[in-house]
Amino acid sequence: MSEQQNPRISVPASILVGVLAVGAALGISNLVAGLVNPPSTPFLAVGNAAIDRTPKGLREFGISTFGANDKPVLLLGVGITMVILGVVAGLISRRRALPGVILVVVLGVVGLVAVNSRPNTTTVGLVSPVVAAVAGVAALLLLRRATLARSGHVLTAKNATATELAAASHPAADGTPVDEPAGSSHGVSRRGFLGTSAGVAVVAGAAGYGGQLLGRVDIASSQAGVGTIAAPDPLPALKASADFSADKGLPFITSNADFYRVDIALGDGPALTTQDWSLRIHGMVDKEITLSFAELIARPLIEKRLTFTCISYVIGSELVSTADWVGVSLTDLIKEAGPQGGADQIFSTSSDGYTASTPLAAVLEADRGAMLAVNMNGEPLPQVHGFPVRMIVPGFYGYCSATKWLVDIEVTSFADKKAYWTTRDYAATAPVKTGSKIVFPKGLTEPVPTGTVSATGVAWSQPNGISKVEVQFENGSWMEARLADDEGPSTWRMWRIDLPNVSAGNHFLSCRAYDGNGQLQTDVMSPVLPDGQSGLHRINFSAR
Ligand SMILES: Nc1nc2c(c(=O)[nH]1)N[C@H]1C(S)=C(S)[C@@H](COP(=O)(O)O)O[C@H]1N2
Ligand SMILES: [Mo]
Repeated sequence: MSEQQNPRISVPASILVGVLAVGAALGISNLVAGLVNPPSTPFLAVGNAAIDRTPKGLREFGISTFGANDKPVLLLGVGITMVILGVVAGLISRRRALPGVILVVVLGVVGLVAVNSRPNTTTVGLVSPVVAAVAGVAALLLLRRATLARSGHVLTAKNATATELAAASHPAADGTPVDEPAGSSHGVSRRGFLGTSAGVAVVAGAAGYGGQLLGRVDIASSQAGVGTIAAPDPLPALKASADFSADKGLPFITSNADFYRVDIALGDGPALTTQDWSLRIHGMVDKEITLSFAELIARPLIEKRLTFTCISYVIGSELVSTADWVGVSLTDLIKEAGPQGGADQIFSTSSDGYTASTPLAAVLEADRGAMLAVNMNGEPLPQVHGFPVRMIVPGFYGYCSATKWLVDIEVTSFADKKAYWTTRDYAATAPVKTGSKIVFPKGLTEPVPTGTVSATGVAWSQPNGISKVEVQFENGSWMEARLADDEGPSTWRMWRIDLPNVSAGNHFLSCRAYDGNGQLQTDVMSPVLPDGQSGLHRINFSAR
């Protein structure tokens, strides 16, 4: 058919049509996902797929640039992409519906592939992207029909596509007009288009919101059910003398709210109740073990004060925190399962498919204190920190030891299985590098008074502890700082030093730590990849 016969929808109307069609698809998909358990929304699945395909380095960029906001930023990015695709869908179907229909269907297929790639996706979960595509196409056709009616376009069997005819309200026989002539119905049809648009927007929004409500799993009551779990041999209260930096803004124990959070999950992470939780220990073992939550916490409970460090810790950054953890010995559990010869790896998996590889030998060390934690600072684990159960193996960066929402442990070998970050160029396993940082002075932004400046900081070297910290003021000689009381070899240690006669002006300060074996931390700067950053923390500050 000729261009003449096929009218074009105006640019603004076509944009509205496309964006609403994509919006309808997303809203409906959310509703269907909410009805399915576990919920698998294509939107989040696409976000997760984006995370899983993030090139090396970009993750570090994301974490260092957006910090705890890296997930909202990513979701915003997916949202903006959807809006752009909606605009494109509208613009390419100004004359004919087919290009837009194809785009919406392709989006549905992308959602399908993304949902299918998520762990724990049930076949019924795949319904949601399919329904989304159908809803998106239906909305596109409906809105196109409404806008064509608005422009007074006369839809006839000759100039309309089959789909348009099917969607048209009046059945048309050979060449009979299916809509009123322009002049007479223009006002009515304009209202019809806006009404249809508003209707689609409301349905999409309500469906999206309804899906959100339906998909919500009530883990708060499950957490309340866990409550505070006390170990028979609880930790002594923190020695006041261990807490040098508290008055300078860094409490020894990091509150659950302030504890750093790093993971590949979106939102608050998997919503897993104790009821739905179980753990399977299997692989190269003499005896497979499966535990319910009740069976897990019926085992002997232990409590430990432990410092966590993230592989993405950039010298001086926030990605190091300390908490009191209650749980059961992972060492005992693995011994009970009985690792077989040839096994050298503990391969742990979370309910959302994250995997971590930890050396079996470290987990079996009697003194290291590998554990499965169920309480953090006297409370059930917060959802973002892995409720109901997470793994902890002191001395290793979190990515290769601290699996949250833990559901599976396979005893295997490094040769046989590679974990999530190992396939993304990080080391298969990485012991924490001895680190130290200056907490006070804070830097150039917060000048300190001249005279004696009491500098404080922390140092860590899990699982060997800290034996000495030294500080260098300007280019002077290294001076030994006073160490706070020791809270254990896998816990950070605070330090303090008085710098006398600090004059007005800008100064610089560095620190360095010695581990429990007297080994000095290296001053050689290395990148985060593949096994963590090394180098000394050095700050500039001003006095006046
Ligand atoms: N399930 C799951 N567990 C995970 C991760 C993850 O992405 N998914 N990230 C790990 C990383 S990189 C770190 S540093 C720690 C951080 O634990 P936190 O968020 O409780 O501080 O969790 C580890 N456990
Ligand atoms: Mo990490």
